Amino acid sequence: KEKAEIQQWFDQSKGNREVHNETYGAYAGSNVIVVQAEAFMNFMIGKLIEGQEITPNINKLMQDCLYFPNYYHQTGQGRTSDADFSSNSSLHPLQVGSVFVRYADHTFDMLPNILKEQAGYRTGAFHAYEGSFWNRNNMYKAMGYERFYSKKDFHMDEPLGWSLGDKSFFRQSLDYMKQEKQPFYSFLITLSSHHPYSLPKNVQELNVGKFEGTMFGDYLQSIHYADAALGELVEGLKQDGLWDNTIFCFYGDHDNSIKGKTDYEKFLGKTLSDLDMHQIMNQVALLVHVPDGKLKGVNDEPAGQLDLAPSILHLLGIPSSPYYMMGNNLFAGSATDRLVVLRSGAFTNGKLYYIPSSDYRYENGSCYDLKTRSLTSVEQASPLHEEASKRLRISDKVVNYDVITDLRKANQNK
Ligand code: GP9
Repeated sequence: KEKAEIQQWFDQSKGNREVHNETYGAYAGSNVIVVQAEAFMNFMIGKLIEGQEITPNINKLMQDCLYFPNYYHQTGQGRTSDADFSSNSSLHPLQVGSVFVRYADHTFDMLPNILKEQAGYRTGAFHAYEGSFWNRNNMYKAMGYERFYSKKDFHMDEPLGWSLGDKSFFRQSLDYMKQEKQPFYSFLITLSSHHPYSLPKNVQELNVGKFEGTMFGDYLQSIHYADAALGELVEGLKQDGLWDNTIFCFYGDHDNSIKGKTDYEKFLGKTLSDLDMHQIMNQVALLVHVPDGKLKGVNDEPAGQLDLAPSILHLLGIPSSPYYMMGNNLFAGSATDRLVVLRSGAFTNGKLYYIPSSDYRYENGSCYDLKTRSLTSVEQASPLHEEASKRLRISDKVVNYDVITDLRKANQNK
């Protein structure tokens, strides 16, 4: 009975994901490079501090990209590994622990596997840290990566923070990608903007003014460095002739763990409501550049990490309906529903925004009207609430009980 309920949910929702409109397959055969950036949030994108741009390279890139400011991370305790899991599987991470650590042996429909099997892509994951961290060595094999370039594959010519600086990491990753047979799918995970964000003085280029000597100031410094590294990567991709035949995606993995409201209020120069703070702590921005640069501008519809895999499949013209994916297709157009559910149970459809009482950062379960940004009755959101809880429940069952193979078999025998 439970399997039937799960199957029914996927059957009913797949039409929202697989939409054959003008962008479907528009970039078939392109390489795909996804950069998942450590603790990269949306609130400081495009902002100035003491007259300096914090993210000058992203600001420039934005002119040729589609920018989703309302792109939410959907992570739980598995942090970076959860962002990676959700972005590639289009399922929710667990409430407790990391799927990478707990269930690397379970079956999921993962983007690298799909691209390899359905379209002959070469697949590689890149992260200049110990391969065993978050059980990546095992999980990446299961996800279908042919190569995992971990710390041992990089020259430590720019030691920074936990490991190698993002600038050298990108430079060396690009050297590997250049040698790869095309088309390829590359998933790159940065590290230099990791908590507690204290970069050596010679790398600190921003004058953070009143934030000097604070963790928030250090965070801005490390974001400025990560932005510069991203700029170099994009330049390198252009010089090496990869930029124009690659779908390039960039997003942040999760928040920066700096929870006090005062820093954000000081930085943004205004008082922040619980809604503002919740959005700040959960929005991690997505930028997508397509080979002909035709998709650009700001798309402020709600979106989240679960949406990445089905949206990439859409641009490549690979059907997503055979797969057990739960996210939205960001290129489906406005005809389809857009509900983004966070691991805490918070959710938004772009009109209402619900924050559950269980969300550890905020005390009261509350529902906001996004137009007026004021509180509205929680009852209004109850059908959405039901659907959001159902999605989390279904995802948990799929992840915990490893049912994808069984469901697929049962489906084939129908
Ligand atoms: C380490 C990096 C950090 O490999 O992914 O993970 P986090 O601590 O942010 O989850």
